Amino acid sequence: MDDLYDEFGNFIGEAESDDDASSTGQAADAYVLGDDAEESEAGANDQQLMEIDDDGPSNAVILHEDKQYYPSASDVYGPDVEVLVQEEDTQLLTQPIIDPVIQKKFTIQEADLPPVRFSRDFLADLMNFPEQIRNVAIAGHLHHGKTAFMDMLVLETHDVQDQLEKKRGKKRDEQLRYTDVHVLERERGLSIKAAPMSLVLQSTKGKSHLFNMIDTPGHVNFVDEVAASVRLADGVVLVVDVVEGVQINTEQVIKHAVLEGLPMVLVVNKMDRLILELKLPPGDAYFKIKHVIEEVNKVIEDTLPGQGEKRRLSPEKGNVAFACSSMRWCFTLQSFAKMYADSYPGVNVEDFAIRLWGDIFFNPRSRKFTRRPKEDGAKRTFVNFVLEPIYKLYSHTLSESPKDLKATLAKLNIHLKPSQYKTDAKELLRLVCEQFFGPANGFVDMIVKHIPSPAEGAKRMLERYYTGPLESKTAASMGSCNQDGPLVIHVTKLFNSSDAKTFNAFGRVLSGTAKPVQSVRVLGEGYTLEDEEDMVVATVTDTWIAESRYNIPTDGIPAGNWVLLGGVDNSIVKSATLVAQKLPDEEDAYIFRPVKHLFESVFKVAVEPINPSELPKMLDGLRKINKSYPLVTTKVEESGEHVVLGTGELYMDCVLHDLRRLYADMELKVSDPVTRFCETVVETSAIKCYALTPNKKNKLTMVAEPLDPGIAEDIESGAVNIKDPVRKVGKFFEDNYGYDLLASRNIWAFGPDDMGPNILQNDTLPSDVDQKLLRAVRDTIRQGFSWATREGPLCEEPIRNAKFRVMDVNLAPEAIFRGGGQIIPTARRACYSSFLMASPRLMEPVYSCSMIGPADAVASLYTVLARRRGHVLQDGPIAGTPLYSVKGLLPVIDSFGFETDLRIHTQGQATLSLVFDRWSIVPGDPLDRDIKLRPLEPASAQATARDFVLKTRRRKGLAEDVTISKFLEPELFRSLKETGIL
Ligand SMILES: Nc1nc2c(ncn2[C@@H]2O[C@H](COP(=O)(O)OP(=O)(O)OP(=O)(O)O)[C@@H](O)[C@H]2O)c(=O)[nH]1
Ligand SMILES: [Mg+2]
Repeated sequence: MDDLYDEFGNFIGEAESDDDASSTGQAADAYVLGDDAEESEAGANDQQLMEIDDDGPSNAVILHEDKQYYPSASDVYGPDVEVLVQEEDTQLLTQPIIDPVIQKKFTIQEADLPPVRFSRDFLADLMNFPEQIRNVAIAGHLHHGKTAFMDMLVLETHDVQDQLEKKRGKKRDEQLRYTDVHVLERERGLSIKAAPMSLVLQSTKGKSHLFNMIDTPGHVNFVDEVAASVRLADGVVLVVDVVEGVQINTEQVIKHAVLEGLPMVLVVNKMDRLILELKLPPGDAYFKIKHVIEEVNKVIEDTLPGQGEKRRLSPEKGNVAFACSSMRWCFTLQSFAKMYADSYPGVNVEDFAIRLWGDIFFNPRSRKFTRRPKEDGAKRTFVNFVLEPIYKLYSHTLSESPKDLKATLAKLNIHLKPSQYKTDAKELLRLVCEQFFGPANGFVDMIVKHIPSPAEGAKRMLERYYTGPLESKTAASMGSCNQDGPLVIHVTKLFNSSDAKTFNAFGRVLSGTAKPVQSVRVLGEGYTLEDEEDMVVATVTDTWIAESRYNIPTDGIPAGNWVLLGGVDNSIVKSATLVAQKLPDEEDAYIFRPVKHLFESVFKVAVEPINPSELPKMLDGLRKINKSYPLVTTKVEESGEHVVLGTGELYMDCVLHDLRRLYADMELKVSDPVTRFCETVVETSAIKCYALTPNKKNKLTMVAEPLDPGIAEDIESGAVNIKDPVRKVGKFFEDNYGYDLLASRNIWAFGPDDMGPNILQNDTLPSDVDQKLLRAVRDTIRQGFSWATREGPLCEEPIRNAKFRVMDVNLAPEAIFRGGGQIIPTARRACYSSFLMASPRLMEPVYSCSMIGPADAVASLYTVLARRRGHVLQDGPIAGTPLYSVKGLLPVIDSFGFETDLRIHTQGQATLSLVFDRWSIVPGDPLDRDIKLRPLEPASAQATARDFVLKTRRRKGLAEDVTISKFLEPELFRSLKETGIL
């Protein structure tokens, strides 16, 4: 037994050979392979006689470092496999090796197509009949009930209420908000994005119509959504809260519709507030309604004087409806008259309807209509036949016991289930109203009658927005909604998918049929026949009917309808025109003009990723933001800052939310908001400024002067279109301003068009300057001008309302010495120096601010405005209500936080809208070096411009001050210094 252990007591086993000594090593060497193993194998062969196992122990001594305890990778995988060994984890512990699948969901979507009360095939069929289709946009001021109005129509056609209630255990009276699908819309309770739906609705005669409707947001910051939606529509449904009346965004919408030549109908909404909130007697309620309609008509008349009569909205014309969208009823005089006719067959609907509005009185005893009240108790027909019955219906339903109510309702032929009498008052009222008013057929009649069909509407669209010739076959096909014609689609909106990864393009098919898997040309906003760069070929992968919460896939959408397209969004940023690969007769493709906004993006923040490595992610996010918000612009400033420009505080809030959460999913550093500025001049240059090209062979002389305000306005309003040929523009000037626009003294350039109006004018004399030679450098001078006006000399902000006159030009005879490299920077310098010699001023954007609130809020507004360089323009009570309305002006730069400030001051009773109104000159001379600005002290009024310029320069990383000498020719500078001009 002792043999089993060595002298130290270690087990050595029963081996008999001498090799025993290494047996402990042997155990450890079990994995020794490779060369050593071979060696030992060889050794083993030698010792075969001794019959020891092949991998038995060998005598070879293996150094510790040569020992191999585990098989190497090449032993396991063979020599053909390359093995890489990672010594350290590159992936953080916190990061899972396999990412869990995250389902991002930022919009509410139906899982399946919800049940509807019409057949979807029927809807698809209706699309083929343009006369039965109407494309309308619902627009109006904030919270005037547009989404609720859509809800009314959705509930009429969709069976979704029960389904929604079940799913979320929702309270019954909570608003459905079917078209508010974005997370923010639901959180904040206001619409942010336009939302389209196609519904089949019946007229009073029972005829079905296809209504393509788009619900637009009412907040003034989102007018861009309205403009983009309205572009695709043939008419606007203006929704106005009868209590608040015409508000600032109502005005904007009316103005927009009138200027774009869009037919409009009015829905006077929230009629219940007259009864339940203001508790107005029916006679007064009539005047309140009338007043609101008059307000609307006044804005129409003010927008285009002389057109008001033609476009007048009035109930007896049938283009005004009355509604309470929360109670889901809506009627017109015609549909109300029909309700009477249904009960009293002797009543002629049309005759009765026109007698239901205006100064027409009903004399109860003689039962006659008269222009003046003849009998005691004679009332206006609208009061007698419309308002009083509604008032009675409301008061009975809300005050009577179920038993009495049942009897009362029976007289009106309204029958409810016993359980329904037990629901709460609001629901009961809704059920009663539902039976009393029935579906919104009157609304359907109104739209069908007063808003043109897509075929008629297409003519307006072509005339106003199409850049191509109207005599072409393609245009003819668009004008007649020919679904067999060449495909043309005008896209103005992009909607993101619910995971926010991709976009679908929303537009109107003007000609042909949009079918999936079809290759099209996508023409961007910059596309022209001369410059085809902004064109890509893409494949339409899907064509859906958009229904906000769900999309109905189709195998084709014919002309006259709206379509949601998959697969084509890649090159589209704002709007686009999609055109078939081949047009008849090889006709050229033209675009529809970009959407025109009444507004400018002046609110600006700079964004930066917290983690610099996430920059590419942010850039991708910015690209998507640009697609999603029509008025957002993003750009990189000289300093390398990425700036985002939007319309206002709420807008920017939503944009940044979407950037952080939806599109980039990252944290961002956001700078304090600032505004854009503009630079302008107020006098004509004191001297003619010249600039020499770097090779000193050419000399340009220019003068800058303020642009005639009338011309500036005409350019801005689009009366003269800067994209038109110079000849056409010239004609406009001659007709309107008696301008001498001979070939020698002509206008060379406007623009650049996204900036303020500026003009470059050739004022050289043919006797002095060889015009032919001059023409050779015209384009390069123009480029220098456009560079200069894009970034002015004060703080690299755009120049606005300035006219640059080229007075004299000396050119090198050899073409080689007057290339772009010589002329462009020189033209820019000539613009700059003449600009600086013409009393330059800074301009800032100004909001018009309008507030509604109780009387005591008015004083607060005065105080808060005065503290922010603003002032009140007018104030007064809103007729028929306890509310006051105040209008004023407020510089955008001082508006940050104003809304919150005012809310705090007025305990949240006041609501405020801020709309970009104008550019105005900042007080003070921005070049005045005598002004001393002290840190942490507000600049005095006269130092404001100087303060802004210096701050902006510092932020942009420019030299501390504007140096005139940098732009002036040295000898000119010297002579000016000597004469004391500088
Ligand atoms: N009293 C009354 N309130 C209504 C009526 N219609 C809507 N409301 C209320 O008005 C508020 C705004 O309604 P919305 O339908 O969201 O209005 P909107 O015009 O879509 O609002 P935005 O899209 O944010 O501009 C909600 O609180 C509704 O409950 C109505 O007919 N009568
Ligand atoms: Mg809404």
